[in-house]
Amino acid sequence: MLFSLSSVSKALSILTFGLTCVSSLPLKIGEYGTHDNDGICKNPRVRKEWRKLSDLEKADYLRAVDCLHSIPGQYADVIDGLSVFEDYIYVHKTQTPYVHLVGHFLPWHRYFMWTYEEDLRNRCGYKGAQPYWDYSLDVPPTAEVTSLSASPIFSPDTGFGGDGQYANDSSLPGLDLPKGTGGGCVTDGPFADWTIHIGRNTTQIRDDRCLQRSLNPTIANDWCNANVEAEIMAQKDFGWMHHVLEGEPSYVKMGVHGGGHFAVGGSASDVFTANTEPLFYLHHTNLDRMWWQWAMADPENRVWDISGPIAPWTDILAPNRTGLPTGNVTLEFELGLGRLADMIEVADLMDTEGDFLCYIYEL
Ligand SMILES: [Cu+2]
Repeated sequence: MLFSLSSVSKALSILTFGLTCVSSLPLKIGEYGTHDNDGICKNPRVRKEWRKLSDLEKADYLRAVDCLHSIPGQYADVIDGLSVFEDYIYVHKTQTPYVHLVGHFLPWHRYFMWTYEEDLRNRCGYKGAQPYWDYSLDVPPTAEVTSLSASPIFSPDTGFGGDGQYANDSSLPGLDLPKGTGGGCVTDGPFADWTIHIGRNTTQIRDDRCLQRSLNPTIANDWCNANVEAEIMAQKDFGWMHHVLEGEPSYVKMGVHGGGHFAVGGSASDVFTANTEPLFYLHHTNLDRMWWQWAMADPENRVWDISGPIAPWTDILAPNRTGLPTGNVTLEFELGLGRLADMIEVADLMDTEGDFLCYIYEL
């Protein structure tokens, strides 16, 4: 397995910090979710559903996200004004045609979440683990009535703020989706005053704009409910589990991946720059939680199961592409995050308590 020099030195510095701590003290930031001398993942971070966090933990998370958007980014030489938060948008945007509708969709996004979680902790002093959003708790049959906008995740005080102002939503792709309830700028909560500098879609120009949302209870009811998740869990191999989870580019088959994006709408509905929406990370961590939960149901057969094409199986995201690689994803296949992190192998991302990652989920 590839283990880069920088991650080794990072691990060493974390280790040094860990050794200076007295073991009876509560865990310090550097110890939590790291590896011991023998490379064993000890004290894995425990990723929790958003509503399981205390108000203080929620506030700390939201503060750290805002902090990432206040630090000048590594791609500010490409697009003027980009923050670290926007580095992630840049990397997601440029890699979109190569990391969706492919076998490594889940591993790549797992690496993306992990790196983001590391940045929240190491650059902005966040003390917790990356939370997830289980939207099935907000829609029938789990919730009594459609309560998407009433979800604590959209609280202006202890959440991500509410819906966007009502507007003609020009952001919807050609999927013939039902109209959401907003469409314009988010006006409350911690991100209402944000300026995003990176343009939508594939454009490489600066385009200052706000965070937009258009909550969509219809899509949430259809694609974010507990039965949709149950169908994912019922699949027997990685290939089908992933395919059902990621879905297809059509409303009748969008899957929970598309469902989570289009239920929030606005910024989250542009696949290239969907992570303009900070909830992207809670949505994708929920998808990662589903993969983890599916694997944990039969670890021996599932933790190392990987399959699917290297090149997208449909041309929708990159109609003019040529010369893309053929073949299927294996454990040796390498993934990168541009300037954000080193290349690593898919094998390093399969076990969340392995040589590289160190986290579990609270269900
Ligand atoms: Cu993505």
